[in-house]
Parts: sequence; C-alpha cells; structure tokens
Amino acid sequence: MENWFPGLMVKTKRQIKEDIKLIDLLLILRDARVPGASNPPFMKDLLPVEKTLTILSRSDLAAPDLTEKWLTTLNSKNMKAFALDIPEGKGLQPLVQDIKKKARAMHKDRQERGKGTRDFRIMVAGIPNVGKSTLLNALSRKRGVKTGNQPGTTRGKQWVHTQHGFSYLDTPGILLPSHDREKGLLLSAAGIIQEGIFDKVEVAWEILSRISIMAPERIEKRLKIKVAGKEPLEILSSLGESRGCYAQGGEINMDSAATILIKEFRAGKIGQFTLETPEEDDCLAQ
Ligand SMILES: Nc1nc2c(ncn2[C@@H]2O[C@H](COP(=O)(O)OP(=O)(O)OP(=O)(O)O)[C@@H](O)[C@H]2O)c(=O)[nH]1
Ligand SMILES: [Mg+2]
Repeated sequence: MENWFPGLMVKTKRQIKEDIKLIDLLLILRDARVPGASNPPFMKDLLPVEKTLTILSRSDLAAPDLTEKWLTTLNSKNMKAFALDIPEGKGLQPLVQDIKKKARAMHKDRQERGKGTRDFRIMVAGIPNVGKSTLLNALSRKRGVKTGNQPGTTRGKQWVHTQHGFSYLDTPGILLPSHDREKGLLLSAAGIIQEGIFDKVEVAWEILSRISIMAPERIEKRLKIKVAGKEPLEILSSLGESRGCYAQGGEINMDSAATILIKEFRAGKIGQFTLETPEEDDCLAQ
C-alpha cells in the first residue's frame, strides 16, 4: 500500500524527540470519533504522565456517551483527558484551568530553586489534521498558526509566544505506520487522511458496518432508507438507489453512493458517531 502521507515523518519524529526536552506540558490530540486509530505513535512515554494531557478533538461530531466512556477509560489509565469542540471553544475552560495550575506549579518550583522566570512551554502533537493548530490558536488566543481541513497544513515546527507567560509549539502531524489497514480506513472515514488512498466503497463499508449496528433507527431516519437486518453493501446500494446514483446500464453506482455517505458522515449529517470503543485502543490494551 502507498504511504498515506509521504515525507516529513522521520524528520518530524526526530524533531519532536529533540524539542520535547524543552517542554513543560505535552498536549496529545486524538479525534473523538476515532480515538484509537488516531492515537499517535511513539508519543505516550516521551514525558511523565503529569506532563501529558490527552485531548479528544471534534467531540461535536462524536457520540457523547462514547466520548464519556473514552474519557473515563483514559483517565482511569492515568491519561488525563479532555473532550473539546475546538472551533466553538466547548470544553476549553477546564483545560485552560489545568494548564494554568501546572504553570503556577512550574513557576513556584523554579522560584524555590532560585531559578529565573521563563515561559511555560506547551507542545501540541498528534497525527495530521486532528486540530492541533486550531487548538494552539484557541489557547494562545492568537491566529498565530495556519489551520486547514487537509493533512499536512503545518509543515514545520512553529513557536507562538503570548504576553501572559506561555509559549506554544505547533508540530506537523505524526504519521501512523501505513500497514494497519483498518486504522487507515477509520481515519479515512473521519476525513483525517487524504482522499484517494483507500477505495471509497471500502471506507463506506467500514462506516456502515459499525454505525448500522450502533444506531440503525437513527440512520434509517436520517438517510431515509431501510437499514435493520441489512449488510453494509446492501445499505449502500439502497442509499445509491434513493439518491439516484445510477451507472450506465442502470446499475447502482456504488462509488457515487459511497461518496455521498462518506461526505454526510464526515459532516455529522448522519448524526454524532464514534467508530471505536475504548476496548479497541492499542495504548489501553498494553
Ligand atoms: N468540527 C470540528 N472541527 C475541528 C475541530 N478542531 C479542529 N477542527 C477543524 O479541523 C481542521 C484541521 O485543523 P488543524 O488545526 O489545521 O489540524 P492540524 O492537526 O494542525 O493539522 P496538520 O497541521 O495538517 O497536521 C480545520 O478545518 C479545523 O477547523 C473540532 O473540535 N471540531
Ligand atoms: Mg497544523
């Protein structure tokens, strides 16, 4: 299989390991719809647990009950976690309070050890397109770094300094190993990795195989097609039929049906869904 996101990886990894030495707090972002698949590699043990916070971004698109479950599980494993809708600033306050508390402790400690004052340094890390730069801008209250809804928006590290004693380090997305096909499909479903890597019908299958079991009635209502008791490809075919996706010769154009399904899923039009349960998380299974 092709690499999902060529370039950058080796350099980014080396750079993060170097920069982490300067860091007081690491914010590891994951996408709340796919918190397992979006768990970045090699980040977990770079700093002690008290210097690491986990952020579940896009909680606005995820199932609230499963987000709660993920938070509870992560917290119980000593990974303090927060769920955020970053553009709307939802959930930001408890995180800000926690950061301020940690900064006060750092300043106090330096003072007691007779060291001069310096900024509290925060690194934002995660796989591509999970909202790192958006979070950095929200926390620093600046539009200091570029954001965008495609992976690879941030190409190199960038510091943002505030007047309030905080420095933020934005980092480019860390790649996941490209051999894990299921994770790839989940990330593609969530729109985290770029188009064209996976077959659309396969991505649609991955979405439908999960959500049709989780909430068949909700999907029936939103998509206005029969779901219960049907296989994912049958559901996709019904969707194609109801949306007029026909190929020459009158068959259902499954590619077009998949395109519609993926688009509506990503935009949250089918409802709020989380595709993975905490039991599927590699990091927690260890
Ligand atoms: N719905 C929703 N969208 C979000 C959230 N956080 C970020 N986004 C959007 O996700 C897209 C990606 O955000 P970025 O902050 O550029 O992501 P990044 O992790 O810095 O991406 P790279 O620099 O490419 O690694 C943007 O379009 C954001 O507006 C969120 O909590 N909810
Ligand atoms: Mg970025």
